[in-house]
Amino acid sequence: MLVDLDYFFAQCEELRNPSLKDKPVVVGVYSGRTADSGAVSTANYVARKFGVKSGISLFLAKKRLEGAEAVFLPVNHDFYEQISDRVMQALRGYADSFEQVGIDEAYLDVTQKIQGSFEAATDLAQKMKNDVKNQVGITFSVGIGPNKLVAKIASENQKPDGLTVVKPEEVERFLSPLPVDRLIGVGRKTSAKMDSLGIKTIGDLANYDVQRLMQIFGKSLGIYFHNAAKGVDNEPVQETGEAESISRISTLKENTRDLALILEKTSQLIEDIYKELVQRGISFKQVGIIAIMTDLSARSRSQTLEMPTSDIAVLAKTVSILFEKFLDESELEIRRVGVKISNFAKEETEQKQLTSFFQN
Ligand code: TTP
Ligand code: MG
Repeated sequence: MLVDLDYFFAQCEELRNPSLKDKPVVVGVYSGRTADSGAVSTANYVARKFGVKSGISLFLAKKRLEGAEAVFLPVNHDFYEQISDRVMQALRGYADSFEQVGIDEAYLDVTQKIQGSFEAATDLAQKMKNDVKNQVGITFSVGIGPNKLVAKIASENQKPDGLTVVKPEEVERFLSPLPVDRLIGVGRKTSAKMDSLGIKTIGDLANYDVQRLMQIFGKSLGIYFHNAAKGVDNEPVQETGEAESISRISTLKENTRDLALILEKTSQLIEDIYKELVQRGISFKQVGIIAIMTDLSARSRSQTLEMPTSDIAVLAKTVSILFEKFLDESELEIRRVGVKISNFAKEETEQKQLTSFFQN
């Protein structure tokens, strides 16, 4: 799922001042040179009807809203961040793994929660919308799809307060008629180039010869455009905070597929990781394993825990389960093994989360 909060900065302003709701609301950055110089950050949907949107000048926005009793407000980032934190905190609980992207957007991998059923995913999204509306007072639009790329485009399909579901068998029909610049990575220059090649829709791009795309845009971009147009995307939902991790990797005594030999090595790595963990006074919520195979290819697997922990036994157990599963799925012998923990929580952030939970 991709969740995108509706007209976010302006909705935050409505939240603390509900009397704004029926009026055009424009939130902008005032440059200070003259009273009206600066740019629109966002506007509520009432103001959008007058052609006001992100990026236009405040001067133009004022002109378009002349006589409409519009309200102009300066951005108050700290306040929006507080609201964003509360929404994200609530959303996190609905996901197997959760990736916040910017202040008003997040990806939720819910595959396990909904056991692969798109009907269950729809119910989950509806419940999530109701809960967040009741608890925080904020609405958002959700796109549900078989991967991040489709979910993101689906989320833009219906706004505000939208919910769009695209099942795997519907992907082609959904994407095909959309303008090609709806794909991430197709900006103004690229879409002009594509237009000159006769590619106007995502469907046109999907049917375009991939070899020619590679000649025109370079190999990796050409392949990306081809796959994206077909709705193919394998990017995992990356737990927020994953950039911060502790990992250790080491070479095995011999190339092997023997779980006992592997765990003997990883237990040393785990002890080492645990020392650093205790020193830093943190707990972790995600455990990963790394395997370098005899052909030197690297593989990884990870598991998100129910709640943050600093228990070395939980770490060892999870690593053992992950390797057991991994050996089941792969055939090559392993040469090097690694262990990684991530998605950290510090004691004080846990407390902060608890208090904000009770305030809801
Ligand atoms: P968006 O999600 O792009 O826009 P939005 O939430 O205002 O509206 P929508 O209902 O279409 O999702 O951006 C999120 C916030 O980021 C937005 O509220 C304000 C800020 N922003 C800017 O400051 N400048 C910009 O040019 C854009 C696009 C957004
Ligand atoms: Mg938004």
